[in-house]
Amino acid sequence: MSYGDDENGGFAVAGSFPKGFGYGPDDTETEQPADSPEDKPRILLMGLRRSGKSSIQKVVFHKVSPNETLFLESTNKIVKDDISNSSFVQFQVWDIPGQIDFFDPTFDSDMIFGGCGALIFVIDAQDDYIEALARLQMAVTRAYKINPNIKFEVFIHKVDGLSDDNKIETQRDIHQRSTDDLAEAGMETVHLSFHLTSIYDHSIFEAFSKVVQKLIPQLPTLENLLNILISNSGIEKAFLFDVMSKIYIATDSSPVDMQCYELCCDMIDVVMDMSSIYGARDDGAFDGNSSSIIKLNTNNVLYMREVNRHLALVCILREDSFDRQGLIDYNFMCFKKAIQQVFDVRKQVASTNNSDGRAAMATSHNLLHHNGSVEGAAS
Ligand SMILES: Nc1nc2c(ncn2[C@@H]2O[C@H](COP(=O)(O)OP(=O)(O)OP(=O)(O)O)[C@@H](O)[C@H]2O)c(=O)[nH]1
Ligand SMILES: [Mg+2]
Repeated sequence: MSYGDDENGGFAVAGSFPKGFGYGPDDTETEQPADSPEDKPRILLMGLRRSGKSSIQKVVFHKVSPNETLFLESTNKIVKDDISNSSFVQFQVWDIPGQIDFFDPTFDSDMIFGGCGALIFVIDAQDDYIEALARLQMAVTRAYKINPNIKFEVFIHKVDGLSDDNKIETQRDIHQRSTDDLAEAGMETVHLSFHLTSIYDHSIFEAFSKVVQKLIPQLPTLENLLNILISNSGIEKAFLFDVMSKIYIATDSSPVDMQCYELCCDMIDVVMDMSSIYGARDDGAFDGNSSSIIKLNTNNVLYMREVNRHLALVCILREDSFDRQGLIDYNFMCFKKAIQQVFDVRKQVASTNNSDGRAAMATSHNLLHHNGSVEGAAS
């Protein structure tokens, strides 16, 4: 496969970058001047009381184990969690308490929905969800009027207590009822996405990954780069992980197998735990030299390499493909450089205030040219 063909020639680099959307510093250890927290795009967690919002936030972003959430107290005010120090993608997660009243004058909906990138509505699937659906309808209507660009995500949550058949039936029923409600209110154009989630397995990380990916304008480029990397290196599946949260910000375009994702998450846990205990540095377990190889008894190999301070590439490949590790490493170097270029464009755009994406396109041409040399090495 050649890099010059149409499939890869169409490097789609987003032409516009949402204001205030940023990424963490890469290799450089210096902190960049941070945008004020209010400017950062936010993800709202909404839903009835005890639906599991605070648990989700704690498990995904604060490494709290699921059992520790059992006795969480009810949240009584909006909790704003700025996770940009630990994560590559800079955003805030706002946990909106279940009992909040949208019509209360102290609830500043313009401010809350105005800068919101995604609204996650959590429904407790183990409970009766009729009231939750009414509330969802209210939240969506109100938020959409203020900001039609919000992505609406419904987490059908706590599905660990449901049988497989029951999960499918619940999702179908919730989907049907909520879209009917929207159609009745004349809002057919609003799109809701549904995810089956639980904090007791990896489904919550997977769902959060998909939500965050929708907020990354460079996603098509990242996917393309991953496709190029895997097809030339004999890799079966590759994820670009935000190491701290175990959210994957991109993967190649082959379908995601849950088991494979879980394996990669477990690998990150093992590597991070080992290096935080035995690593040379005190300030963090992950640095430019971080890499790990795990051979499984299934004749597969898990291979992890750091891409920048927050990101790691984790891939799964057959043991015989790993015989050519030199080639994989060379291709990885090119991949890493290309990733840096993709995110440098964002900085250039921000500094020249050139939002028409010309700079981005210029770099994408460099990228193609640059990758041409990878092809030479691969063949
Ligand atoms: N079985 C199961 N229980 C869960 C899950 N997620 C959360 N819970 C439990 O649900 C209960 C309520 O969780 P919270 O996170 O406090 O709910 P909340 O939505 O923040 O509630 P408010 O703060 O009152 O709005 C806790 O006991 C959690 O342990 C899940 O995926 N499965
Ligand atoms: Mg709470």
